Amino acid sequence: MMIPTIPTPQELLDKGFSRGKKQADLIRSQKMPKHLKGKRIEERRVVTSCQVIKDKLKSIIDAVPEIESLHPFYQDYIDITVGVDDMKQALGALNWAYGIITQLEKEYGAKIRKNPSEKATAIQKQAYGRIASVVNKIKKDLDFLDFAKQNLRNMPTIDFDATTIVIAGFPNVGKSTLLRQLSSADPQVANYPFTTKGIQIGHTERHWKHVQIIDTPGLLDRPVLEMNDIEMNAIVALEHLADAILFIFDASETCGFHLDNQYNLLKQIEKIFSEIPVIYLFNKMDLVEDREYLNEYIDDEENSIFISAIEGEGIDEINKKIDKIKKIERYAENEEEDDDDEYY
Ligand SMILES: Nc1nc2c(ncn2[C@@H]2O[C@H](COP(=O)(O)OP(=O)(O)OP(=O)(O)O)[C@@H](O)[C@H]2O)c(=O)[nH]1
Ligand SMILES: [Mg+2]
Repeated sequence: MMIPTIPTPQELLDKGFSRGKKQADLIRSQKMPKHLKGKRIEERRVVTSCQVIKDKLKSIIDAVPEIESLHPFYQDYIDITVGVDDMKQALGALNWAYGIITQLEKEYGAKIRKNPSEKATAIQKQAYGRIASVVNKIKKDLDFLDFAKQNLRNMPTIDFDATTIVIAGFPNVGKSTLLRQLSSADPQVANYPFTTKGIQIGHTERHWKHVQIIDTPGLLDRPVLEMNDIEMNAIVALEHLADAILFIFDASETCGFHLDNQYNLLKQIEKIFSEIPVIYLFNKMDLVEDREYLNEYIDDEENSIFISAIEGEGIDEINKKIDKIKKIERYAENEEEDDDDEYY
């Protein structure tokens, strides 16, 4: 999300007042009857200051998209990262300031015009005092928007029309190795709440269909019971995206986690993503001599694949499964698009 640079109240006032002064000076250099000049100078000063401040506020308000109009994934993302209510409150405050400054501009412009020129400077000072007080009142809102800007800077770019696969499995089981095998060269690295390394999004084309594969280090690789509510929300946000889960077992257990624990994690993830199909991958088979003992961890033979991510073994089979994944149509917008298809 592109939030523009957010000024401090002082920066906003400085910008407005200095432009006001410049415009006022232009009038000062013009020839004009004395009884008018003082008024004209101060009127221009106040009106210009107000307009400059309003323009900046408006550019911020307009640049931030309506949160309700965003895809639910982004709504969740923003909520977890900075808080949707706080965001709305801050934008509301900027709108409020915009409205008040519009009033002050009219009120003090008229007041300066109605009064004799000798009073103009005093009225202008009054106007500046009130403008400053309004701008200072939105300090915490400007601060918040600056914080939001920093935190939403590197949001993941999601193609909501693509088929989306989310990778899960304990640390070190081979998630990144597999992502590299399944997708083209450089995965996009984006921020994601509660992941120190950010998420990785790999892309691939399968029969002209865009598939994106998401690896979430630090999120879907540890027991759900250890998570707090906000971390859970970060996972639930992925539910808006996933058309399938690739759950990776390290069949060799060289990752340091016993298969029993890996299986437990799988069960927890299946509970959270209850509507989403899972493909079960038994990785590092190059290290495994006896496959027999894996049987007790296989619930769905049809959707289980033995692979060696490092040797590229089993990748074709995964891709065949990927080709069969049906995109889950979740939102009204998508349904409308479906209706359009019928007219072809
Ligand atoms: N022998 C063997 N080693 C593998 C295989 N796949 C991955 N590895 C190794 O396992 C280690 C972990 O692989 P990664 O792909 O980094 O695993 P990860 O799940 O992304 O790990 P984290 O991001 O730390 O959670 C690396 O040393 C890989 O080389 C495999 O099929 N066979
Ligand atoms: Mg990794």
